[in-house]
Amino acid sequence: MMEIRGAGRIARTAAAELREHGSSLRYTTLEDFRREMHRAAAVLTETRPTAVSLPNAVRFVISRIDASESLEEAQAALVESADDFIARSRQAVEMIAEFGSRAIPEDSVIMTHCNSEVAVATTIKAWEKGRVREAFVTEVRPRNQGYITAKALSDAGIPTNFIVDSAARYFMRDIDAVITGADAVTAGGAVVNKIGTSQIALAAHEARVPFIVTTETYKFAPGTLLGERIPIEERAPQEVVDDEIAGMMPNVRVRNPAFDVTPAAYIDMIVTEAGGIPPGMAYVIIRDYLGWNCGEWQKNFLIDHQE
Ligand code: RI2
Repeated sequence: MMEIRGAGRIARTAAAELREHGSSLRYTTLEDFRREMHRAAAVLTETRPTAVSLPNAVRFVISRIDASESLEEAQAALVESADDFIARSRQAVEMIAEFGSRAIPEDSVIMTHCNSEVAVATTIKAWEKGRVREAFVTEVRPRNQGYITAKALSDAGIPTNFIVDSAARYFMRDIDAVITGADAVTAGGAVVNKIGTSQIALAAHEARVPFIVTTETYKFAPGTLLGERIPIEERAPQEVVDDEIAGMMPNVRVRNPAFDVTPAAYIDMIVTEAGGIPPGMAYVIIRDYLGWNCGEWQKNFLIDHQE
């Protein structure tokens, strides 16, 4: 329903909801508790298919329950792991804002697309350091998240221009850096973010304007190492055209993908809490920060396929 949106908020809310759910019910056995928590985790994970922050947050919490040996231990692990995830997530936003603000060229006019908590925090931090002079914010049809971003930047005192999405290339000549968030990052360093991001990245590439992505490490997608693709959520056509108008165009199918993929080649830097990296280093984040052990997986694969 988009009542909770933004990949980071979605992840923190999932962790908090797992904690509330697990703490609100009475269980008699570890088995029952685990089963119910796995069920709840699956319900949460299915709510939005694209933001990898969601399954990564859920996995972070559930893996500590799975590692517990008694019901009491598992219940305590649930609360601890959820609180731990939320605290790390908040801390990551602060660290990224600090690192990212240093990466923004001095006296910059920046452009951003959609409403990313971490991109907004980075822009405001850079403004406080005197590195940002002005901002351009896109509208972000069809949900208009650009209004939230424009208000946040305006509240921080940043002179802000509000433009329709299709004006991004027109204004690119006035821009010193583009800064966005991410819903997912693949092992190859491609970034999945709000629909329209890749067009802006293309325009920035053409104009030699640096394109900076700000994202917590838990938005990196381990499954892409195994050939999985990030599903792109396609939302209701009514978000784009209301039913009455759609009814006048019986042969028209309204399409509404919520995200697109920006290739690594158009991205200059991905700023994470582990530092600013070139997109080609995404695999290192998956291995070292998400603890995705390819060797372990490979071993299990070989055992399963012995025949
Ligand atoms: P933070 C949002 O998706 C936008 O695509 C935004 O760039 C991204 O999540 C990351 O946001 P949606 O939930 O985690 O609005 O940086 O569809 O807040």
